[in-house]
Amino acid sequence: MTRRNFLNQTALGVLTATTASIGRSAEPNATKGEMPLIVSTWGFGKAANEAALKVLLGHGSLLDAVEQGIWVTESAGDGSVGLSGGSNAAGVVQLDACIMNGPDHKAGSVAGLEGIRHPISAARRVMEKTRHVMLVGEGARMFALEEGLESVEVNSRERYEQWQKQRAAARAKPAEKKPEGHDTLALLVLGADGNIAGGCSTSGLGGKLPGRVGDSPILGSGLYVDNEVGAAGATGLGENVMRYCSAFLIVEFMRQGMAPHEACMEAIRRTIKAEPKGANLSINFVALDKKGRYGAAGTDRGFAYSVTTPSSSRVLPNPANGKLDR
Ligand code: SD4
Repeated sequence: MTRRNFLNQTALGVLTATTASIGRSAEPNATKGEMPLIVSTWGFGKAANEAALKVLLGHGSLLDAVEQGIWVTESAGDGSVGLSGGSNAAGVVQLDACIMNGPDHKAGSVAGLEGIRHPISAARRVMEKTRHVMLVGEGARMFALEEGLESVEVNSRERYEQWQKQRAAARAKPAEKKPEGHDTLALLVLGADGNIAGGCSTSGLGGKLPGRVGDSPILGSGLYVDNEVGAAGATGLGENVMRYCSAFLIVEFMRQGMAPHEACMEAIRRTIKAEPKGANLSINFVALDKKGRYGAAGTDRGFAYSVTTPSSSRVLPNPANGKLDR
């Protein structure tokens, strides 16, 4: 599915026969797992996971692992996450990102950020260097520039045209070389010491209204970390995630005893129950818990997720496929 197709199907609300009858399904990863553990959205998350693992194995911090893992996807230039991603209705790429640290429950977030190569780093600096949690738009950009983060000049006509050409070339890549038509990396890390952190970065919904902010930089929606329980992240149509605080909900379900996979499924059940019958919600989640268990579930058939430990790094299919009646 191309990115455009995906967006058309979600944003224009093409209806499919999704019903509320998601069965309680077998949990793929029931036992205590290997640590460190890194779980992220989509197949393109695998390279980010592997970069994050390398940081951890080199005794880097959890936050360094999250940030440097996400850098890989943000700079891949593949027409997805980061500055090569889809532009808004005015032709401008506006990026959203957040980061959350389990041990001190701190977080940082940026939204509507223009022309900064690594929005995840801007989010981390907001967390570590300000007394705030979230900066948006021009304020976020000024802060990122003051922090010396790499910027890409897209405002001069010459640079803008050059940038557009680069982006068009990225989009013209053969389908098999492109990411799965999505634009969000949510990456969760469980360290060998049992601490948890996570980050999320996106170019957001293509064709969005200028200034539109999705779920990805909203703590509790696109990402949530609770060091006592676990973490969850989201990808898909942000409007359908934000209205249900899905990442927070998944973590709370895990607190009540659900395994990560079941918690993701339960968040989907909850949402489907409240939404018009047959709507294609495009909500997809990944989660991990303190015991080293992981899971995922999504309403998008093509959703996949990446799981990396020191002994393996894999892209796994959407476990909800076949359990969602469409
Ligand atoms: C958003 N959730 O801005 C993001 C888009 C996304 O794969 O996840 N696309 O709504």
